[in-house]
Amino acid sequence: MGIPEKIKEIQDQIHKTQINKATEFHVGLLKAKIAKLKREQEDNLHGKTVHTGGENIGFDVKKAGDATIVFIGLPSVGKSTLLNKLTNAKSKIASYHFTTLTAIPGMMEYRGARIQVLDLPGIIEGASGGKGFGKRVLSVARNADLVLIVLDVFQPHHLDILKKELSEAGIKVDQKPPDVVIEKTSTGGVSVNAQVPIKTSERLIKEIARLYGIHNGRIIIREPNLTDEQLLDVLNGNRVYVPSLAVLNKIDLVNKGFIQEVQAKIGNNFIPISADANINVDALKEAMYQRLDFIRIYMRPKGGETDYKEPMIMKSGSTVQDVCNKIHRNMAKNFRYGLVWGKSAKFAGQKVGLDHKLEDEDVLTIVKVAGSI
Ligand SMILES: Nc1nc2c(ncn2[C@@H]2O[C@H](COP(=O)(O)OP(=O)(O)OP(=O)(O)O)[C@@H](O)[C@H]2O)c(=O)[nH]1
Ligand SMILES: [Mg+2]
Repeated sequence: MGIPEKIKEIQDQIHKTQINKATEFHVGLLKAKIAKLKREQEDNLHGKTVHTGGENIGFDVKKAGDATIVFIGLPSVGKSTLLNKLTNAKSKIASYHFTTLTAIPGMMEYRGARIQVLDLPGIIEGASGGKGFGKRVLSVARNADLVLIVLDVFQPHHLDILKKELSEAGIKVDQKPPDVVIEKTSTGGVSVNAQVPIKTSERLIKEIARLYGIHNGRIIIREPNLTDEQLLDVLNGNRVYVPSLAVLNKIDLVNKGFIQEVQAKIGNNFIPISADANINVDALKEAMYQRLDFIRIYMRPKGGETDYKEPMIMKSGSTVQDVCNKIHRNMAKNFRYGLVWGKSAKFAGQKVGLDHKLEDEDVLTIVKVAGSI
């Protein structure tokens, strides 16, 4: 029996089981088995690519600019129309499904940041399981700094479908990695050290760990209300945690009342726009910029004037090393020390090393080894 058949068989078993306190353990374990099989399926797929060198997963796009945003949406919701509005790209637009067949990059310049925007083919329900271009599209989304979920005003319920497909592909949007640490030991069996209240029974956690080949070790849980799914995410590894932003497109076709109805259905966590009629597109640009959570670093040459005009645009959490790497690939190698003024500095002009974490609007001087470029 192949992996898909095994998954199907377990799914059928779950469907047949009435979920209650008595069956919780059994069902929890079955779900873990499915997660593990899906992981194996993923591994096989990646493994194949490496060996044959052909059949690329994802599309060939090089990351560029200060951050990368990808568009995820069903076909014909207006992704390409939006890309063309936001950037100088000319992605093909048409009223039929699957107009876009590959990743189309554009560059959006906003507040001094260069933001790469990637238009992608539409995905459909079942994408993460391999339907349509699904797997390739989703594998591009793995590397994004922000996923922009594009919805059609008449199909707002697609939000749930898209989030589910992303999640199934290991892309967790708007979540933090769960605070769970697994320390493997060589003897002593598995112990669970929950430092916060948890819902899952210790027995089930231990059994799931065993399923994943952990026979000895400590599972330290500091994530409040850890769900089974989060635990499986930790055990499976290879999960990415990406922020998202949702837009509701084509609002030129409806009135205000209609949008309020949509809000009642899916909440108001989206930006209503019309890519075609250029409604709210500027507000969207600002929201994208804010959601990327950039910090600006002003560079001051040693003994010179600070450049306040063109800051380095960095991701929040960036270190001096990240700045060096962005300036020049040899910069970190020739680094002697840095001097920092601003929020991250204990005092003005603090001397720092490569691992110093910077804050928004810090001023930074990099002092290099004498004679290096
Ligand atoms: N009324 C209206 N139509 C729009 C809007 N945005 C896009 N469209 C139309 O919707 C259709 C699909 O637009 P595309 O931009 O090709 O959609 P897509 O999401 O890229 O589609 P695929 O590449 O097939 O996934 C076209 O006929 C567009 O003109 C909008 O804001 N309002
Ligand atoms: Mg398109």
